[in-house]
Amino acid sequence: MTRIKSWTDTPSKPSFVPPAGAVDAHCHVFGPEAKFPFSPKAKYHPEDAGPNMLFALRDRLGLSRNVIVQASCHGTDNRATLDAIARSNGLARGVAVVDPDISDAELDALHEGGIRGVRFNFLKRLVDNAPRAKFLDIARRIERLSWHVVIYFEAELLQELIPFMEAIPTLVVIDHMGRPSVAEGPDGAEIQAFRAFLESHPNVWTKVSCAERLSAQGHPFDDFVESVAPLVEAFQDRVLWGTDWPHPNMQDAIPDEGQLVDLIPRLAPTADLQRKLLIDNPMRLYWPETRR
Ligand code: 0GY
Repeated sequence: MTRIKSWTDTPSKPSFVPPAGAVDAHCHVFGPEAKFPFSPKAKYHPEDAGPNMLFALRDRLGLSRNVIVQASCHGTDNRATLDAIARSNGLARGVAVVDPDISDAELDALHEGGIRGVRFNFLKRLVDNAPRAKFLDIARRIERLSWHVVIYFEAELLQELIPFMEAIPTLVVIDHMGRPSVAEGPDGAEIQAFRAFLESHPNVWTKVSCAERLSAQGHPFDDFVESVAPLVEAFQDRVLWGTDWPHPNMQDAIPDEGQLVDLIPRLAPTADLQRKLLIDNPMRLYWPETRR
C-alpha cells in the first residue's frame, strides 16, 4: 500500500482568532509507525503524523486543546493516541476504539491515560464489520466511567441505526453529523432528517465538522455553512467542532486548516455561540473536572 500524506505542510494563519481555551474536538495522530505500527486490517496506510505536528498546528491555529480520536488505521491498539495525550501536558484527551473483550482493568488504564469515550465506526470503507451487539456491550461497560460513545456513520444508515443508538445508555456524539448531503441547503432531506433526530434525542450531540468532505462546492464551503449554521443555533449546547487533522485518507482537495478555522464565525456568528462550540461543550465532555 502506498503511504498517503493527507495534510498540507503550510496551513494558512486563520483570520478568526478563537477564544482562549478553544478545543479542537476531532483530530487524530498517525504513528510514528516505527513505534506504533498500523493495524494489519487498516484500509489506508498514512505517513506519520505525530503529536509534535498536531501540537504545532494547534498553536498555529490559535487553539488550546485537542481531543484525539483513535483513527481506524490503528485498529484497537490505542498506544499512539495515548502517547500523544501523555505528551500534551494535560491539553489533550482522547476517544479510543476497543475490543469487546477488553477487561475492566484495561478500561481503567485507558481512563488514566486520558480516554473519555469509545468510537463505533460503521463506514464500510474503513472497517470490516460493525458488530452492534458487541458495541452495545461495550457501551454498557463504559457507563461506570462516565464516558460517552462516538459514532461514525453515513446518512443512509441514520434511520436504521436509531434503535441501536437509543439502546446506548450513555451520551452519544455523532461524527460529522452522520455525513448528510449539504448540497440542497438547510431544507435538504438528509439535513432535515438529522435535525429531527437531534430534536427527538436530547442525549445526542454532534460534531459540526468536515466541511472539506461534505461540501459539494469546496472552499469557501458555502453549502456547508448554509446547511450547518442552523444546527449550531438550534443545538448550541450539544455541538462540537474539530479540524479532522490529518484528514485520514484524503488525497484530493486536502484542506487548509486556516480556512477551516475561518468557517467558525460563519457557523457560530456570536461570541456566545463560539464559546459554547469551542469551549463550554467540549470542556463539559472531556475535562468535566475543570471549573471555569
Ligand atoms: C474522520 C474521517 C475518516 C476516517 C477516520 O478513523 C478513521 O480512519 O475517521 C474518513 O475517512 O471519513 O473522521 O477522520
